[in-house]
Amino acid sequence: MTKPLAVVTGASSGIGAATARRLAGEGFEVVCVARRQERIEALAAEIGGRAIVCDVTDADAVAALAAAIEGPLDVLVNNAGGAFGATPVAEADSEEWRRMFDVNVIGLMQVTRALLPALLRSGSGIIVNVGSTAGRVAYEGGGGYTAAKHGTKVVTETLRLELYDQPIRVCEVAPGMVRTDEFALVRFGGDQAKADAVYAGVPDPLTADDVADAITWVATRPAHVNIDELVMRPRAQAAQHKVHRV
Ligand code: 8X3
Repeated sequence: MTKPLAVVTGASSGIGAATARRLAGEGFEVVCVARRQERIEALAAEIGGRAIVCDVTDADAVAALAAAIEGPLDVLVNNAGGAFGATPVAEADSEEWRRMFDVNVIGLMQVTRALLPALLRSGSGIIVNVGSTAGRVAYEGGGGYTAAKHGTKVVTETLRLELYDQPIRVCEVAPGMVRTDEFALVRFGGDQAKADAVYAGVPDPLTADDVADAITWVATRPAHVNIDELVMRPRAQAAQHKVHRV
């Protein structure tokens, strides 16, 4: 029997890689998409999936990705994203802001637009966008990222409205503090001490696998059940600014 097909972007590490593993465990053939070829090839070999190198912000690369997805597509997880910098608006770096909009909003739109026909062909497709609690609130130094992740949320809502009469679900999983190898390190330009400070003393931040578990749950509900949004935080994070540290 042919396996259902899933595409996961940003699959080279963190939440994306964990989601690819979880979906494979649930019986999906998973197409692992990211820029870093070696990483996604190793992951695809591990889980019996496929690797397709693609920068979601590059329209030509996204067109090539869509051309490589032949059959109907059951699940699209738009996970590629990220934060670059944490400066106040008064000191914002325009290039960092552009990059954040590019990957968290435009990239998500480009992949969705390109793969929508394949998702509709399956007759019961689902899009799971990986948002953030940064798409629910504002915080100091977060301006560019929170604006971009609010964008992820609103694009998700728009798409659900526009596709209301189509056989497709549109969902968002929005995690708070998740400790992954790269998120904070990338945000702080490779400064390990600053990245570690984000999680300092927090008993148990979420892990990539916690979020992958939620994404997989959302993606495996019956075809008539749309989980509009699933917001999750570690127990130690009661709200964005209210974090228990020991
Ligand atoms: C990550 C959550 O709190 O760093 O998407 O903005 S936060």
